[in-house]
Amino acid sequence: MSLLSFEKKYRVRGGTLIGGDLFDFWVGPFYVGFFGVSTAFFTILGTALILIGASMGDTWNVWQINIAPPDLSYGLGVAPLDEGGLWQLITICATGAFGSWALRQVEISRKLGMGLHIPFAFSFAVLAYVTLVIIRPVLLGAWGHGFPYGILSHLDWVSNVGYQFLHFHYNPAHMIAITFFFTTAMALSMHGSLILMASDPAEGEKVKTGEHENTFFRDDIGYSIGALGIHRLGLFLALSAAWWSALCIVLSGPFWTKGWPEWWNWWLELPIWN
Ligand code: UQ2
Repeated sequence: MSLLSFEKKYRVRGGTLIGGDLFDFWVGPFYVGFFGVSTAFFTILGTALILIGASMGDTWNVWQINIAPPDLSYGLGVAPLDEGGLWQLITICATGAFGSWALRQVEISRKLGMGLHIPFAFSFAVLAYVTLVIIRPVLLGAWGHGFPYGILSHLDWVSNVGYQFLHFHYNPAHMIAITFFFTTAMALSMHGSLILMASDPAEGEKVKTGEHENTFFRDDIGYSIGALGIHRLGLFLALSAAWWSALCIVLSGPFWTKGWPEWWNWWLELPIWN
């Protein structure tokens, strides 16, 4: 069966959350659905607003374009378009587009009778973004605590917020997040190289089996986590990276206002040093 006719077999009706059959169709390879329409709406509007924001700035240099959130003095109020209002609308569009995309993934998963693992995983990435531009600013009482939309400007924001806490690398949740990111990279490089080894052998060689995969790691470290296990581990590592990232920044400010190095004073304050 060719790939296209095989896919056609899975173009089943139903599974929609909203709209019944109304948006239950495909455009070329893409499933639409109510949330396809809402994703397109928020994406097109948000991109247009970014272009308007860029045109109001003083540069078209892609690295330097910047759309800033409102001044802290606006608190959690609505700001004029040219003073952070655009940032507020773009944030609504981005959150609407990301949420719509996750719900479109839910509809596709339901259609195919699959688990909801993919939208669940994607939601962690959305949560990390929402934590930065909505949850933390709301907890701190001003939209001005969100990060600016710009390639260099958002890097400057990260640097500045880091220095507000003297040395962000002493943030224990940040340490855990970094450890999960590095471990995710290591696990995926192990898995990717192992699968390529087995499925893409040298010219004239036979494709290797799952037994080769298990045996390599049993010979190497005395343990193989298994073909299903590596994917469970990978999902756990990646979700943990996003989770601890969101946690480390939402702690900074709303729940910890001193420098992060000082957090470690609990060690010196243990009642065991007499
Ligand atoms: C494995 C296995 C796979 C894999 C990988 C391993 C056959 C195809 C990469 C090896 C992974 C192990 C031993 C876990 C390492 C632990 C951490 C925390 C990174 O055994 O089964 O399936 O892809």
